[in-house]
Amino acid sequence: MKLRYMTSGESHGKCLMAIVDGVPAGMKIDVAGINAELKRRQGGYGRGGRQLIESDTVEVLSGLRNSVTLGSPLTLKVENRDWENWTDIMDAEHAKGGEVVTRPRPGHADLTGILKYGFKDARNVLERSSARETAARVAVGAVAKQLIKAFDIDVYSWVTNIGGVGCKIPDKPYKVLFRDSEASKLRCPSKAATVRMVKKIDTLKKAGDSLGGIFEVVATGLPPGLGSYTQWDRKLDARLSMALMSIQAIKGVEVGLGFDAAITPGSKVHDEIFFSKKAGYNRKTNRAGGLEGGMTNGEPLVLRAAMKPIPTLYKPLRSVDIKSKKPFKASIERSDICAVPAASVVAESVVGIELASAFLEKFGGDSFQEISRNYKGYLKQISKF
Ligand code: EPS
Repeated sequence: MKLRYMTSGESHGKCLMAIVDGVPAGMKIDVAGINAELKRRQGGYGRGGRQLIESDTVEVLSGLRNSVTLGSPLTLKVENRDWENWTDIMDAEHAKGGEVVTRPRPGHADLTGILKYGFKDARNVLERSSARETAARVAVGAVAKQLIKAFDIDVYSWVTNIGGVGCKIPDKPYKVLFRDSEASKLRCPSKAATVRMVKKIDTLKKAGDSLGGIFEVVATGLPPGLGSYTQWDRKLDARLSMALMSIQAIKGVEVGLGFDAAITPGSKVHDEIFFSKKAGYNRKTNRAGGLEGGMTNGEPLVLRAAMKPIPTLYKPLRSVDIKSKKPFKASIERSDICAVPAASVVAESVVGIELASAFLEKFGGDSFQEISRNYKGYLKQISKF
């Protein structure tokens, strides 16, 4: 059984929705925990005015009874508070229109979206291409993370670079790095780097510019054998990369050593294999980032993703008005200067979804109890190998 989901909703529409299929029956869901994740996505220094309007919370419309899953599809709804200010423009039946967006922003979906769907108003494109959609995915991801957490699998993330200002990751256990990141307004595990990053954002904000960055996602407690080498679309590294690349503005993904593996000799890339009675098979290094042959190998999963700067610039780039075809500065939509910390929370969510899905494929059953039994049986089996 796969975990499947779809989202719907416009950025300034009534709400965002997600339907999640494949969640086993008999699993306890902590709705307050989903809301805590939604709140984390809203944070981060450099966000725009929208997050002051929204206070994202989930309403579970189906699939849950007395906080326990029924095995039927979950329907999750996150309301847009800003909708009240947009009814005239966005109402499904009686929208009066509002200002037509005719100056596409370079780097956004605006121009190609207009051409592809035959629109005269870029609002019809930007409403759905907006990263607001990720609120729905974080709600789904929170459910997925609760599912794998019940099997001691944790998903963490932290920001390692903002617009060229890097952070050397301190040599600390992942749990501590995560705690330190949560205390940073940029979700960066180093206090000194956070200060430098904040300065960089301030400088770019003053200049009417925007900036991107890099974050790392780590998952611990994974058993060996999630994903498979037997077919291209079952390889977990491929699936995780797709999940990360599907987040708005993500331009690159690395696994473990990533691109550095290509310029390093094999003897310094591959993780040698050891065995002890107590620890079983083990490695002293994890350059593979926990994935070999498209499968988890039992080591922590280590992924990185690069986010491009947000396309809305307060000092806009040159564009063309699609009505007059005359050169103009691109339109300015209210936006963020930097949303890398938010993207890292979204990344935890989509990685959590993919891991939960791979977990269910391997150990799947209709109920939580059945999956637990399958999982325990597998762990026992591999401990005897
Ligand atoms: C976002 C909501 C949006 C943007 C941002 C992310 O709200 P609004 O457009 O009303 O300001 O702040 O979206 C974009 C960066 C984008 O390009 O559309 C959110 O909730 O994450």
